[in-house]
Amino acid sequence: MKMWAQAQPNIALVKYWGKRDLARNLPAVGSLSITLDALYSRMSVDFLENPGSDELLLNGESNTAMLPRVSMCIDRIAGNDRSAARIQSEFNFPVAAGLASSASAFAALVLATYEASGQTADTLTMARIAGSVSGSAARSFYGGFVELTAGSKDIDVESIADPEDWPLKVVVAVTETGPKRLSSGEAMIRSGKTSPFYSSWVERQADDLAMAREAVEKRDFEQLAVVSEHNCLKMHSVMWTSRPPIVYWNNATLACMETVRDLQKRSEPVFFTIDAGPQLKAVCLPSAEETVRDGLSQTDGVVTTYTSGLGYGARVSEQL
Ligand code: 2P0
Repeated sequence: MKMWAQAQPNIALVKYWGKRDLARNLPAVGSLSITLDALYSRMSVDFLENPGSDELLLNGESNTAMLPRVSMCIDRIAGNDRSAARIQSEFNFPVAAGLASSASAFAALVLATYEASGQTADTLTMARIAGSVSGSAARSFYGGFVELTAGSKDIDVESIADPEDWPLKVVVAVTETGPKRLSSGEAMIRSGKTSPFYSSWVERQADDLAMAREAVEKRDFEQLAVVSEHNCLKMHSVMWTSRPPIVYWNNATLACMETVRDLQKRSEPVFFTIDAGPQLKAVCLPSAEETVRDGLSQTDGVVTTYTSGLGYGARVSEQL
């Protein structure tokens, strides 16, 4: 019986962009996200008897690109003098393409490593380790609506509402399936060093977080829509004004924004958000799910769409 850890990607409505402490990978700002249920990463870790190098299989194929971060993450839990590990991973969506694959991957990896090494830890401890490797991964330990607070010594993360408390839907419009040109880690460091808007982005984040948190507490879709779109566009304006500029969008991303605007004009309860990639995520009430999916599927340049509800945090499962 093999143990697998599974985690879902999360989509930030109030974004993490910028690092306060590079060495510890502490975020400069807090963030608020929703955890998805339809997309997943599964990880299993086996420590080998013999010394040697780690091996990573991604959907059955050997992968060296992600291996250094994967090995570093395992070291943080099992120590540097551990035996070599064989890591198997499965994803049911494109990896490194702005669909938060690193969030779900590193949350699942931390949990799988604890399982394999026979250690136990509380969720926040594991989330902090995942966050030290990939900031957004800390949020995938929790389900529903999740808030991450950026402290000066460490992060705090908690779920502020369960998936069934407010069962929003997310339609992801994929406009490119290839890996992104610049990792979000490198991009946010560049933004912090060069964008003239960066300091005001950091200063204003508390206001956006308060407004989003209140919207979740009140189940106020309109308020959540306004603050989420504003925060997303603000993050992208920081990217665009970095030197050299960071532009993750393509023509189809803009066409998808137009589609969402048209739906809003027809009073459909929907808003968009976009991360470090060209995909657009439309968040809507369940009543609008079909209309939103149809609209985005028919938008020029959309390769495929994924629809998801909200899901739970990282967990261990058996797979025979
Ligand atoms: C977010 N992103 O809040 C933001 C919005 C991308 C855009 O968190 O450098 O890959 O590994 O800590 O975890 C991407 O974050 O960054 C991200 P690192 P990570 O979802």
